[in-house]
Amino acid sequence: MTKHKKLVEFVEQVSGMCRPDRIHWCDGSEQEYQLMIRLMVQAGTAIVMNQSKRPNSIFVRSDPLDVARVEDRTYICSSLKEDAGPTNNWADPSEMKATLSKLFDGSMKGRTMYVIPYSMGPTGSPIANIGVELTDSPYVVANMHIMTRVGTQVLEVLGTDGEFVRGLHSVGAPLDESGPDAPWPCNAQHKYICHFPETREIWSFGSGYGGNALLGKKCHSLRIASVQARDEGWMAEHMLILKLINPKGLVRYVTGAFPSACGKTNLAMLIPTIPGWRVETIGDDIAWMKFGPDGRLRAINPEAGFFGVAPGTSVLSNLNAILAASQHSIFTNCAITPEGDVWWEGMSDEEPRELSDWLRRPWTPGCGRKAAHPNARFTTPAKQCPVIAPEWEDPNGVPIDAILFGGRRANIVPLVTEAFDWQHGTFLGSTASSETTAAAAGKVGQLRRDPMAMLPFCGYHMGDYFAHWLKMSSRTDAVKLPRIYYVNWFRQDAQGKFLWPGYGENCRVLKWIFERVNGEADAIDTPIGRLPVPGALDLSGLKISQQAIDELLRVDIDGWRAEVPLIKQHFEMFGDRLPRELHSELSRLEDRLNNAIP
Ligand code: GTP
Ligand code: SPV
Ligand code: MN
Repeated sequence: MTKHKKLVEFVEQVSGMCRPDRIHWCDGSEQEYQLMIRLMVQAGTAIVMNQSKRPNSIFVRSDPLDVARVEDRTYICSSLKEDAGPTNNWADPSEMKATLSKLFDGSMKGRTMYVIPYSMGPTGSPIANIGVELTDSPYVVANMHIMTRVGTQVLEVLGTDGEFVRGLHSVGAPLDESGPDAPWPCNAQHKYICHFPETREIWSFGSGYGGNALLGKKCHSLRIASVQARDEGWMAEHMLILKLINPKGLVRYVTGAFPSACGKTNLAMLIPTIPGWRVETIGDDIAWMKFGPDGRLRAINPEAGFFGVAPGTSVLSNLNAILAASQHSIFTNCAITPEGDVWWEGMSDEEPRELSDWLRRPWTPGCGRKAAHPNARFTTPAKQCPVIAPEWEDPNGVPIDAILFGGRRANIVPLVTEAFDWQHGTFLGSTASSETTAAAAGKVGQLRRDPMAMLPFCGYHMGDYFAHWLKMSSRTDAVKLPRIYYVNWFRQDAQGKFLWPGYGENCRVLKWIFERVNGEADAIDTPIGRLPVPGALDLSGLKISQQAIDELLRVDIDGWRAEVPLIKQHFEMFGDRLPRELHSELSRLEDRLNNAIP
């Protein structure tokens, strides 16, 4: 328990409204984790997996109507609509609280309310940020145990008057009259994921899945933290962090912002195919970056675990993720084998002879259905990753040499482009676009602008966010700023096949970037930025046709000319909050394209 008056008041207020049967203060212990598992097994939420195949792991299937983040039900409730900007749903804070208070009224009846004190970033470190999530879901408690640092030590750091982000979460399914509990209680008809950036509060109702419910992740570490970061002069970004080591042992750190399900986890733990090169992991989803006393931009991973996309993960595509998830993990919306092990599409070439699928139905090869949901996920402690960097919890963060932007683009966007400078790099990030994926509810494969991969995660006006990016560069000398790159692993040929092998082979692009940072690799200026000169990309040992390489590195002048009006249209949305520097970057791009010979 705690002597923190405001925390006690918060818990009393919420329990008065939600009226749970019991309150459980989480201590973060292993016994507590095991208790959550027992409760989930009793409720039919989870199955304990085969101990000899997946020690200490559980298999969970959600309600089919609760499988991903719900962007159309996500709100930024700032006092002024203008401050949420054109890319967010907005609601007036007091009106939204009135609406939600009715829904939360009695919503935890028959359930336990868990009080989860958690730290984003190593507990007690100066860069960490504390939150308290109140939830009625044991699944959320178990996941938060893995994804964040939970427990009594967090209360100690909070003391009697420390600041914390207030998180309130209910699956919205009280247990009074409606008989036995559902295996995955939720309230599919009334989902609300609401953020009150000015008072640092999160109210989430109706969903128990991923970023909707694990409030430390997207809600706190991106939507609330991005506002904090703007106010305090740092950055909260949807980025992986990796450590790249060359054969001589020289180290460079790289972050990468790709939209959801576009390759962050894979890149963060890739196994380079070029002999002598190594990658170690710092983080796979979120980076908090501040300038250090040395003038370098330093990044920390605020999370303690990975909530990774399962489908497509195999010993060939991402061995380190497979090894990390070999024990003490939670598998959600995958399929289960008769032996009690997990399976998903892309895990092995050979499909198991029979399975129970994510919808609890029998599944056999060729039945025409996917065994796992495309947004099936594993929850795994970061420390179980075989290539986790020894410094991954360093409170000083790691100095960033390069920042990547990217996304899924079937055409036009080359394999890699280097920005001319920070301002041009900010422009590249602000125009980033990608096909939508199963990580969010809605249509898959729709091309949309997703600036800095933050479209669903920026807690304020995106025009101001661009201005914040530009302003960050004035906090240090230009030579100390990370270089900025735009990458695209997803360019396709006329038959719709990926031209680039991706995964471990992405190290070839990382190597060029490493050498660019060192001043050792050559580039050619093009209208869209700098590209590798022929021969600068190390392709030794890679079986790929010259034709494919030419296409991957081709600057499609006509294609880019057609992009310009689309970027203009995208920018128009931000009105006078779009920094003039980005307008001028766009006209410079247009001029360069007009002067180019196709
Ligand atoms: P979130 O956790 O949703 O933020 O996703 P993420 O960005 O971490 O994406 P992740 O690394 O989990 O990859 C998502 C999907 O893209 C998986 O199915 C991968 O197999 C696939 N993928 C990842 N890297 C590559 C690549 O280099 N090439 C191709 N073709 N596919 C890739
Ligand atoms: C994403 O969608 O970008 C994720 C998964 O990382 S979730 O935690 O559900 O947001
Ligand atoms: Mn993500």
